[in-house]
Amino acid sequence: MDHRPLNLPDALLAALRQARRAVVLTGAGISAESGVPTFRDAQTGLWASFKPEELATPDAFRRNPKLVWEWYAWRRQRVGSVAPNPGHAALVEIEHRVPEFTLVTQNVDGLHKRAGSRRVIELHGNISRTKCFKEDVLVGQWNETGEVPPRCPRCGSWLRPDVVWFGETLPPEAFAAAEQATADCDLFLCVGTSAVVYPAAGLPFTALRAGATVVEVNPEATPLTAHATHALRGPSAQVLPALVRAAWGPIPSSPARGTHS
Ligand code: BJW
Repeated sequence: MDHRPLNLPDALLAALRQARRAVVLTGAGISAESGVPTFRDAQTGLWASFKPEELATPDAFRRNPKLVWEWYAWRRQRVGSVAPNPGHAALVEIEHRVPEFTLVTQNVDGLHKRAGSRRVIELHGNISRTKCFKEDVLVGQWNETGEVPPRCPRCGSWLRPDVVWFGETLPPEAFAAAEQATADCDLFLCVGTSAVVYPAAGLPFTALRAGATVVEVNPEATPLTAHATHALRGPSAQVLPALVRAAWGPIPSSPARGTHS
């Protein structure tokens, strides 16, 4: 295994250039350099005394719906005020270079699509959408009465963000598509995730069993590190562009790729 991000091994560059079916799994770390705090970072300001694991569950919402709604409202505002970073842009570039490409993200911030990635599977939902807590249907509009959280206009239940909380199942078609792409891939990049939350954390191991080259990009070690074919220690906004440049040459500027951040 190689831990030197700026001294990229020839075998890694060859695996990138020869890849025919690539899968990338991303987590909160890829958005860190856009200014979105990672999930297990110390929470800031108002939220410093709350553990994410105690906010991102249906029970937490039942216990204190106002607190959970306001946490998501704060995060939604944060996500709306930031832009994709060079790590997101490098993944757009890889999508243009590899014949079959699937980006599987655990992130709910929508930054991959804003960067211009096309084939994106969102495993844990998207913070920009809202659904009914009781009926589990998407809700686009509701009356702002001042009540927090607001109520579903159909059934009067609370509204909640359309994200996947602990103990909830992932969208079945999304996870099936991610698993299928992973089982068929020859290159798997695991970027900016602590690799502890299942079932997403199982995907790199599926890729290893399929014989794929598995590359981890993360400043810290994770439970995957010892198993990865290559572990590149560093922030993804630096490592991913360096990887693309070393494998394929300079990255065209965003307008050439039609990105819209
Ligand atoms: C950088 C960086 C930079 C920093 N550049 N990198 C099997 C075994 C054990 C447990 C389970 C299992 N199967 C299921 C479970 C239970 C549970 C689970 O996994 N628990 C574990 C914690 C043990 N899983 C579930 O409940 C899942 N559901 C499920 O399996 O359904 C079936 C079922 C139902 C009922 C009972 C049993 C089974 C659902 C999981 C949903 C996760 N939801 C969340 C919240 C989403 C909404 C929201 O955003 O609020 O998803 S939790 C949170 O964790 C969020 C993330 O997507 C997810 C992963 O976190 P991520 O992205 O890895 O972030 P961090 O912060 O952990 O890590 C950031 C990383 O970035 C770090 O490594 C840094 O070093 C790195 N980094 N700067 C690159 N610049």
